[in-house]
This record gives sequence, structure tokens and C-alpha cells, in this order.
Amino acid sequence: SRRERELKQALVDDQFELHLQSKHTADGGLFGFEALLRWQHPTEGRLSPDRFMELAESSGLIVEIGDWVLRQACRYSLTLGEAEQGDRSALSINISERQMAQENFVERVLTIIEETGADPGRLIFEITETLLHHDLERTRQQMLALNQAGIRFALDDFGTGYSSLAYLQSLPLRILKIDRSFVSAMMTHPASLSIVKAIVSMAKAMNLTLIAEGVETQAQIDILRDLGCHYFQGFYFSRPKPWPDIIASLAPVT
Ligand code: G
Ligand code: G
Ligand code: NA
Ligand code: MN
Repeated sequence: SRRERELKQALVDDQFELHLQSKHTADGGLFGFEALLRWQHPTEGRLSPDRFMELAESSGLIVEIGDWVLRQACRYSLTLGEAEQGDRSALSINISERQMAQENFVERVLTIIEETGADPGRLIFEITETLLHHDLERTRQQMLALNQAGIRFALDDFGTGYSSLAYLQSLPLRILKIDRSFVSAMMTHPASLSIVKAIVSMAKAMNLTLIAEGVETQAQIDILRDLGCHYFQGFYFSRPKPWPDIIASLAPVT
């Protein structure tokens, strides 16, 4: 299709960009960033992943795009690590099911990390529950291998899938991200608040770090913090921003 040719060309012409959205403690302290892909389309302007990710997946181009994302994220991670200490410089990357389905996914990741010289201890891979519906044992082995190398894993959009608690327990997960649909609905829908409470107590029982996504108001932060949520990401603190804006916001190197 025309779109597919454009997407291929986007790789050749370097039309992709990574925007970064910061994560925070309740009082605004920095807790790293999430990398979010954008396509600077030559005639349509800046496109979000919901406009091209499905095609990237179905065409298989996600593999090359994913390599580009990881390489760029590794470069950014080096700069973040020079400016900020510890998890203030952590960088999360979204990894799709199709990417992890590659036979040589682990090797590709380790190669890019080695080539760029990035510190894997500063990288977090965000995966979704759908990944865990197929070939769980293989996914688990990949996660273990990457975790061994220092990469941490977060389960993204948590609450929207159908994860069995038994198998969550068997994975090297460190972080749960509460899906933003619950965060926005919990103020007005008691059922959503109940789900948030259940997620928080499960995360506590499993000793996982909890991040709430899509936080837009102080009232949401107050409720989530009181329940025991550790970190917050959303427009309340910052929108995803292009790299030059991120650089400008970092602690000055002394
Ligand atoms: O940035 P935005 O909220 O529009 O992202 C929409 C969706 O696209 C999210 O589900 C996000 O996880 C996904 N996404 C964003 N960047 C990447 C990326 O670099 N790789 C993959 N696989 N998914 C991404
Ligand atoms: O699926 P994933 O969680 O990776 O999706 C992240 C998406 O959520 C990005 O497209 C990002 O732009 C969007 N996002 C981040 N913070 C907020 C927020 O506070 N409100 C809304 N509506 N969207 C947000
Ligand atoms: Na994500
Ligand atoms: Mn999410």
C-alpha cells in the first residue's frame, strides 16, 4: 500500500522522532521518562502511533522501527545519565508483541546496547498484557535474559487485559502502570476506584512499583498517593516533549 511505502521511506529519510514524557513523585520530583514515538510525515505533519502503529505491526516494519527507537533511546539515555542521578535518568521504551516475537529479539537488543554504550540499568521496557497471552514461557525466558543484563520491565496499561495473577508472579516484573482509563474514571465511577484499589493492593503484595498514567489533576494525585501509588505520569506534570525541550529541563551539568 501507499502508506506502507511511506512508512518504509520514513525510516530511510529519518522522519521518526522520540518525544519524552517525564514521570514524577507526588510532590513533583523527577522519576525518569517514557519515550513515545512520533512520525514527522512530509505532508500530514506530526503523526501519533495510533495513526501508523497497526500498519507497522502488520507489515513487520515494527521490527526496524523498534530498532530505531531503541538505538535513539540508548543515545538519549547516555545524555540523561550524565545530567541526572539514578532513576531520575531512567528511560522507558514501549515494546510491542510483534517485536518480542522475533526469534533474535534479545540478541538485537543487547547488540544495540553494546553499540551505543548505553547503561542497561537505566532502561525500562514497557510491555502489555496481550504479550502474555501467547507463548508465555518464551516471553518469560526473554525477560529473564534481558533482566539479567540489567533491563527492568514494566507492565503497561494494567487493568485492561486479563492477566492471571499466577503468571504475573512468575515474571521478572518491577513496575505496574495503572491504565489511564481507570485514573480518569475513578473520580466519578466507584467501580473504577475499586479496580484501582485492587491493583494497588495487588502491586503491594507482589512488591511492585506503581505508576499511575494519564494523571491530569491534583485531586487524582491526592487519591492515588493516599492509596499507596508511588509515581505519576500525565499532562498534570508534563506532556510528551521533543528532545531539545527535555535537554533544556535537565539539571545543569557542573
Ligand atoms: O504517544 P501516544 O499516547 O499517542 O501513544 C499511543 C500508543 O503508542 C501507546 O500505546 C504507546 O504505548 C504506543 N507507542 C508509543 N511509542 C511507541 C514505540 O516507540 N514503540 C511501540 N511499540 N509502541 C509505542
Ligand atoms: O499506552 P501508553 O501508556 O504507552 O500510552 C501513552 C499515551 O498516553 C501517549 O500517547 C501519551 O501522549 C498519552 N498521555 C500521557 N499522559 C496523558 C494524560 O495525562 N492524558 C491523556 N489523555 N493522555 C496522556
Ligand atoms: Na507505555
Ligand atoms: Mn500505558
